[in-house]
Amino acid sequence: MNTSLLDPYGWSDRWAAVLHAVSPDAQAARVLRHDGVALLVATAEGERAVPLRPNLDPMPVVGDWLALDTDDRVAQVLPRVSLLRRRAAGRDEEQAIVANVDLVVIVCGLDRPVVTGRLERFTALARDAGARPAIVLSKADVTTDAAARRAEVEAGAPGIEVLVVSTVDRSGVAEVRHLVAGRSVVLVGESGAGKSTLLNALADDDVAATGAVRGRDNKGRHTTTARHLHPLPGGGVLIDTPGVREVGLWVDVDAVADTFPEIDELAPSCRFSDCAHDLEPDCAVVGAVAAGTLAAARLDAWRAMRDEAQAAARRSEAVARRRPDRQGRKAVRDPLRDDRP
Ligand SMILES: Nc1nc2c(ncn2[C@@H]2O[C@H](COP(=O)(O)OP(=O)(O)OP(=O)(O)O)[C@@H](O)[C@H]2O)c(=O)[nH]1
Ligand SMILES: [Mg+2]
Ligand SMILES: [Zn+2]
Repeated sequence: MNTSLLDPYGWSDRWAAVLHAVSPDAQAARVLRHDGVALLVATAEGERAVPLRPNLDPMPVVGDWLALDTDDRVAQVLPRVSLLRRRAAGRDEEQAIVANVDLVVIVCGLDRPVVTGRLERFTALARDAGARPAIVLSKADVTTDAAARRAEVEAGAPGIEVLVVSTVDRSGVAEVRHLVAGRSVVLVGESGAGKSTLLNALADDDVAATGAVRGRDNKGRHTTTARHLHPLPGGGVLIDTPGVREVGLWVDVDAVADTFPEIDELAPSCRFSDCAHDLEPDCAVVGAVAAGTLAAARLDAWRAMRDEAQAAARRSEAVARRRPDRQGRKAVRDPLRDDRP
């Protein structure tokens, strides 16, 4: 197979081995867009639409690699290396957003206040997905205190790379280009944050539509309506997504610990190994707040996220109990890890 048309979409020896293990005769395709009844995919012969079978499990999402049979039907979704997911609004069900991304870039416009809670939720979702989070503060040209606001965000997001960018004066664009080069990346953030504008700057082309924010409150108008994967000229792919107002959490407790590493590091010094850092005696975390080495707001945010993660875990256990037959079908085998003949 000549893969020169597929390589820009992230095709690699690894995916070739996975496909070969699943079905040596199948054709590889990556999902670029999901149109309800059809998928726009990239193949070794170029981009095209393929029909979507309703009984596929799992259902393909943007970023997935597929095995196509000779009739161009989706035979199988290749085992995913990462999956960004959230709780569907109003329902206790997991909603897959994009698959096989290495990096989740959280975009926040400096034309509005940076909401720390939203950053924490997105970083937890990225970690839960098995991807690395990074933060891009966009529209640096509209503010005079970009450096101070970056320092503030960095203090609240230990260990996470924070970049400041303006697509108007192009400052910081080269750094973002360097960050995303060669990777599979998804852009997330509020409507109007500048995700599609950043994509166009990185693609050196107007590949995505952008829309002005409302004058009154800088809120976006939900210009992007579907997730779409675009190859970048310098290598790597970028998935643009519609802005989201509220991020439902579907994270496990480990992802919360990763989001608050400084609290996780203090926990072993608490008197009780299962300390909830509430009213327990000799709690190192509460002690750090009293000593001024940990911000009280960080502990409050940690508690809120821990409560949500625990509630989500209880709900998903209840759902699993109601549908025991789904468990087996949902598990995806990684053919590279399967020892059976
Ligand atoms: N001043 C300034 N404006 C910007 C910058 N980047 C984006 N914008 C403007 O912000 C507005 C929203 O940009 P979009 O790229 O459409 O935002 P989005 O995040 O894709 O929004 P949705 O598709 O609705 O989720 C547009 O009017 C852009 O021109 C920037 O660096 N500086
Ligand atoms: Mg957009
Ligand atoms: Zn404690």
